[in-house]
Amino acid sequence: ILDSMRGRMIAESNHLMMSGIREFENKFVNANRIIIVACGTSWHAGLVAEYLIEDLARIPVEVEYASEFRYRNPILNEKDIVIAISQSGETADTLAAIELAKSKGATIFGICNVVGSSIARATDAGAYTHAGPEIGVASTKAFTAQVTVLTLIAMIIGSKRGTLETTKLHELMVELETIPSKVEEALQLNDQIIKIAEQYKDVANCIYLGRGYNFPVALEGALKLKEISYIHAEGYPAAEMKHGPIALIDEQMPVVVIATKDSSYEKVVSNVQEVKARKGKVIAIVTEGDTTIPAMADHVIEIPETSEHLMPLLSVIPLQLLSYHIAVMRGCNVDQPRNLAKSVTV
Ligand code: F1P
Repeated sequence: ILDSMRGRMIAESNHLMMSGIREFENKFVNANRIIIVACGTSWHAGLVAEYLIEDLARIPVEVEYASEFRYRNPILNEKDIVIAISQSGETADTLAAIELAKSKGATIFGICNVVGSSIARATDAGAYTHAGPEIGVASTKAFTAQVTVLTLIAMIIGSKRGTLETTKLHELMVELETIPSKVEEALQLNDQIIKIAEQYKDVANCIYLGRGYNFPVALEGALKLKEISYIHAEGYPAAEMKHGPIALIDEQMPVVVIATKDSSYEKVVSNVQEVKARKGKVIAIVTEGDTTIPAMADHVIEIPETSEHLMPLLSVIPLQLLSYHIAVMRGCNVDQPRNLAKSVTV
């Protein structure tokens, strides 16, 4: 997994991805609504896209589990675009969701990693992520590659629709170019994360919290821990904690909080205080140089600063590493977790 994570080549495939998006540009610009269908990690990438597309391109977005959407009777028409996201391109639920959406007249744009896969062939247009093969069953670099394509879509459409100012577009493009080196920096956290993993490898449960762009990352962090270490983990929007999950917090409960400096930072500070008041153990992912949350947290993992729009590309990495090391320490097979298939084709 570590080798494949180091192999992320976000910038490398930009050119190919852009050509797929460009061909489909007018459809996106004139879309009434975008519906994203996917499963698992790909669904989490879709949730990040909901924030990106609504923020930058001002098109309403719905993100649906393909496994549920395929059995509904959804209301769709020709002005809707369905984005289907799949690492393998073979997930049966996503394929069935595409067929359903097509039958209702929607146009389908695919984001797949595997060239020539069934989903890629079933779509009207699309972009390959070219992230290279996922060595393990659990998606890791596929997530960052999918989010990168979705970021480009949101930027291109936003700029065409006039909802994203040229200066902001330029700023984001410049920042996007810095992401591969910041990913490398985040991977240097490995040794520090091993030490944290040693302390938490035997826990029974774990909670992940995040707000805004980091909320889907909290879900993804929890999924990675479940998938490869078999520890029960749940991700929540941090503000949702007070509506129920807070009852779970005591001195036994590790709470991973993604608390990077962004527009919801002050509110996340309050959430960390709420967890500490109940003696929960806080593992905080913070922006380099932050001092407020480190003063409250039990463990601090600093990641490089970036725009909040791009933060999921960095904030997910320590969570992937944490799951990986916990799983290895528990003797789990991280490449082939029990009960999981690389492509869920039934
Ligand atoms: C979806 C998915 C993965 C997960 C596991 C099972 O696959 O849920 O996210 O890690 O491999 O399948 P895909 O449609 O993105 O290939």
